[in-house]
Amino acid sequence: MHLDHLHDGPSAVGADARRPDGTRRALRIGLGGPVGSGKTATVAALCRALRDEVALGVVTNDIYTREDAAFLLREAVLPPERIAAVETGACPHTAIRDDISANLEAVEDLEDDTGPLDLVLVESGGDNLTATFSKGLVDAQIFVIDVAGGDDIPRKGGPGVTTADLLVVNKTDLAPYVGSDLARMAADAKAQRAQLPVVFQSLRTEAGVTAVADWVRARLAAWTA
Ligand SMILES: Nc1nc2c(ncn2[C@@H]2O[C@H](COP(=O)(O)OP(=O)(O)OP(=O)(O)O)[C@@H](O)[C@H]2O)c(=O)[nH]1
Ligand SMILES: [Mg+2]
Repeated sequence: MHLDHLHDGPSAVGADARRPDGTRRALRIGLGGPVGSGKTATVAALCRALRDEVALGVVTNDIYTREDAAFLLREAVLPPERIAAVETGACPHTAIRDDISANLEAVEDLEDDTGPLDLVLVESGGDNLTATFSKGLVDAQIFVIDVAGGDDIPRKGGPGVTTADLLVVNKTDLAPYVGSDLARMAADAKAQRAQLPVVFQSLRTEAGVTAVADWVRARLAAWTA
């Protein structure tokens, strides 16, 4: 059991950044956000973009199923042993923020079973705007919203929108069909987040996940520096 996360503080990040043998463990990046915003699609695209450069694994969270892991396995974005699923059985945020033991175990087992990894992506189950990851579980977090969820979401704020290390506004290809004003979303996001970065992306375009992959590369470079 890992109960020390109950007392999260700045020191929680990286406090266990080394394995017992002294080597640096994988950088852990969480992806959270509302149901259906494109978290799994972003994870799949990141795996395709990064898998030839870094050793990476994925942990998915679902409430009652292992659907997201099954999707990633079907799409063969990584070898099967690099994909693990946690069935939370409860609101997703409880397993990524309140009692992270099942997720920590999944992340640690992944590295134990497959050998040292550079990067582990942890996808939360789809939740609401208040869901964020414990700093005892991940080193950085990406919050994924989409334009079809309403262009007032950045203005509404909440910890995901305001504090995530990266805010991704996904499905920009759908903006004309749902009447979402991207300029307004960008202005609201900037007002909520000050200097924190925001990426607008469509996974239906050629650029796809490029900007997010570059952000992950930069985090990895800082982690290993
Ligand atoms: N048009 C469009 N559809 C997208 C885009 N990204 C994802 N989708 C679609 O949106 C749907 C939901 O995507 P997922 O990646 O499963 O979303 P999720 O956030 O993982 O969903 P949950 O895990 O259930 O919360 C799927 O049908 C995707 O193919 C995008 O950029 N544009
Ligand atoms: Mg998903």
